[in-house]
Amino acid sequence: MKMSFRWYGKGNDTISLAQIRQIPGVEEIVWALHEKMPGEVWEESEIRAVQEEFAPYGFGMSVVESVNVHDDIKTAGPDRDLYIGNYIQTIRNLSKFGVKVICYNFMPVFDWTRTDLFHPLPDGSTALFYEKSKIREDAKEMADYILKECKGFTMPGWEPERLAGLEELFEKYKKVDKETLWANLKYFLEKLMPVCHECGIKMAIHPDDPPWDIFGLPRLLINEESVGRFLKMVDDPYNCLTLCSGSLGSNPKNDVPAIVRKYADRIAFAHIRNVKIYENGDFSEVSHRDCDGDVGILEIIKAYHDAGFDGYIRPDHGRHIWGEKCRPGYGLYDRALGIMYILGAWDMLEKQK
Ligand code: CS2
Ligand code: MN
Repeated sequence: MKMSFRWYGKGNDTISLAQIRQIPGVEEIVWALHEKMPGEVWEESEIRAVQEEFAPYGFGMSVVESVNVHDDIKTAGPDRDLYIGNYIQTIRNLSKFGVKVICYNFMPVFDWTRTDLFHPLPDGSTALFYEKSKIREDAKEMADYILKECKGFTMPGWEPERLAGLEELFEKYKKVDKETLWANLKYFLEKLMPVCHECGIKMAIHPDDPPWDIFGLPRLLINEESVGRFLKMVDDPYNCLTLCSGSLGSNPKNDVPAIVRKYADRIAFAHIRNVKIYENGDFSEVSHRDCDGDVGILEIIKAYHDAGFDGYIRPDHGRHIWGEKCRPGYGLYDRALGIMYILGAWDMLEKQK
């Protein structure tokens, strides 16, 4: 298992590479060119600049999160082949710099959705929170809220440029039901697979968050069955998962440790996040400690260990603690604590081997 840490880049993150360097065990920075809009080619010169930035710290750049997928690909719009061509060019360019895994998602319109980005927890910290009754009927209102809270940062999946055309976007998705979305995903991946083999890059889809339909938009990767369908649909060792314990785990019916055990050989990238679920279906993100939430963090770590997992792993969102002012879910302190928890459990399992 190779430990990594997501970083949004200079000027777009409150954390520095020098700080990350002091977290024990971090080998890789999970990165992206956040200023790029979906559909644009990532140029070699831009990727090289990232490589040069990481080099003094000894960090690898094997995992990109995310190369976002243009809506024309998701909706089979008129320019889908053009954008698939651009995606392929980006894969080729990334492969020249040692990238091994591309994380992406196939969620319509929005990336992850929460109703409160800084919800107070009993311990005095704050965390991302999802309150079912607050899911604004009106997606526009939701988008305005997220944009207001995230002033000064680019929030992947919530780019102001895209959200400005929200109505049009929703219009595009009108004709896209769940089966159509599955078919569009298959079309995309089948075009990519030969290039992925050639370049040694795995495509690792991130499950939908939350794992159910919202705003009348279909969502695909929501449970064990749909994960199984996805892997079979394009049955290729380069068609992989970013297994996010917090995304799948916010539905209490999902047995995340069992999903990890079942599909371990197709997990290229592991996101470790804990979630506390309330009886009415609301959920809060919490610390990585097993007993603070409901997803079974220790069982999940054990499942990876039993499978001899040698892919990339990172703590996913953390709480905002010790007064840290940071991007929602992506502070330094709680994610660093998360890493120590994961490594603590892992090292103990290694000792007992
Ligand atoms: C991430 C996702 O912050 C998060 O919740 O896990 O936004 C993830 O980066 C994307 O869905 C992957 O494309
Ligand atoms: Mn995740």
